[in-house]
Amino acid sequence: MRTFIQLLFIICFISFASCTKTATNPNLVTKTNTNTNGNNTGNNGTGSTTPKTPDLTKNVKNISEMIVPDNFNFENNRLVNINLSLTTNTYGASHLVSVCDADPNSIFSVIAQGSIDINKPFASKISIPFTSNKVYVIHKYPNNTTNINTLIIDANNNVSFNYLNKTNNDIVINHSEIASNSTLISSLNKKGDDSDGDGIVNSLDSYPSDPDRAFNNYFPNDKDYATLMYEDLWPCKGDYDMNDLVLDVRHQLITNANNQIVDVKATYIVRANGGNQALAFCNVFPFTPSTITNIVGGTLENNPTQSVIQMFDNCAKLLGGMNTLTKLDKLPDQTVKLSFSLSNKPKLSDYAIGEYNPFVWVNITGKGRGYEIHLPGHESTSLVDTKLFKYADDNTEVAKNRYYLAKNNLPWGLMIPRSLKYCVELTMTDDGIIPDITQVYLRFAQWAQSGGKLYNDWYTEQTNYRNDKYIYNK
Ligand SMILES: [Ca+2]
Ligand SMILES: [Ca+2]
Ligand SMILES: [Ca+2]
Repeated sequence: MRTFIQLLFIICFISFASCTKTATNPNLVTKTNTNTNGNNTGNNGTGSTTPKTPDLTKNVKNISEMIVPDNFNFENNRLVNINLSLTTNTYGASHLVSVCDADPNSIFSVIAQGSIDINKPFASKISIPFTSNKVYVIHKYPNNTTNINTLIIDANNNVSFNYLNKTNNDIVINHSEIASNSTLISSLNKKGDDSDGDGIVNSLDSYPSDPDRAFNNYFPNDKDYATLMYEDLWPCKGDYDMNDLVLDVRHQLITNANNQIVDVKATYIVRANGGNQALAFCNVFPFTPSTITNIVGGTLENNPTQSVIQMFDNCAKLLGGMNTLTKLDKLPDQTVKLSFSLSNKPKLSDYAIGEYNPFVWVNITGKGRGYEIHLPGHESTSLVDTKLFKYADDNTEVAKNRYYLAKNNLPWGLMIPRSLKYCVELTMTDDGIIPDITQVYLRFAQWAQSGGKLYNDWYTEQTNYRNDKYIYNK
């Protein structure tokens, strides 16, 4: 009973600390630019005041002090174009290339994978953290001979490599020395069997008995998860503890021997629900809706132009309560697995392997499907309530391709390319300040205020990067 009262008190406190309910509904209140939290940074993005210059040498007291450059989208990753070509035709069968994460903590975590031969280069668009400036490419011959090359991402986010003109490589493992042994040469020259006849020998084929499938591609990679975290009071700003919904994500694209996408799979692990509104979770996939078949674990919205798939409609119900209060028992994570197939088998090179456009919408009476909250810089769907754009704290401008950034340039969502520990419910400190993400992730403010130039590793585990006092650690 005591625990219940504590919970009730904290919920009331969260509601009080945020926007009032009427102010979040533009149909009830005359449109106004009033800052509902009373916090004013002096830089409201209207151009009427001279923006202050942030002090990048130190952290802020809380998020209201932050001065973020216009249109900084809080991206921790960028898209990188991979183009690999092979100019030898050894063995008359396809070779395998695997593009792997160069993060030293997860060496050889696969991101993209596919077949390559003399007539068929390998191309893909992958999402790589700004903390990495290189990828590893593992090249396997049909007899399993392996080369591993470290390739630098250039200033235009391209990685190009030709296996004949090795100009940009640094061979880590080279089998040329064992190839000089004549006993080994005869065994190396024998290519392996191809049981399903798809042109990919068994040892290189992840689906050796399935002629329609051969390779796996992943975001963020085959071993890690990315984290999505949302604030749920849009278009009003929230308390920036970034824990109203926290979930891990991994996407998988299964391709065939011709590097065409056959299936899409996703794993979403819901870890925290820290708000008091029911949140639904959806993702907008870049594929043509009419080509999506065999959906399991989600529902495709009726929309002829956008592939919006909803995974669940109420995170609190799914999780069984909140998971941000250390006084309460930890609720187990809930995993939602989505899969679907693509009837037109598009080319892998035409689609980024990424987080796509995940969003939440507020599933309560008085709000609903139109209250969709995306990551900054990510387009809304056709079902958004456009009256909410520029209402209260929002400063979305569709014509300028500016989405889900507040008037002070702050976001309502973040994507971090690794599974990240989230904040507990934060309560007021002795000096009257309610801590937010800037007091938990101590380099977050400097990263954002520098427009991403400083501390692009703000989410990694390093000395003085995180205040564990405010981390949910159960
Ligand atoms: Ca095969
Ligand atoms: Ca196969
Ligand atoms: Ca919050």
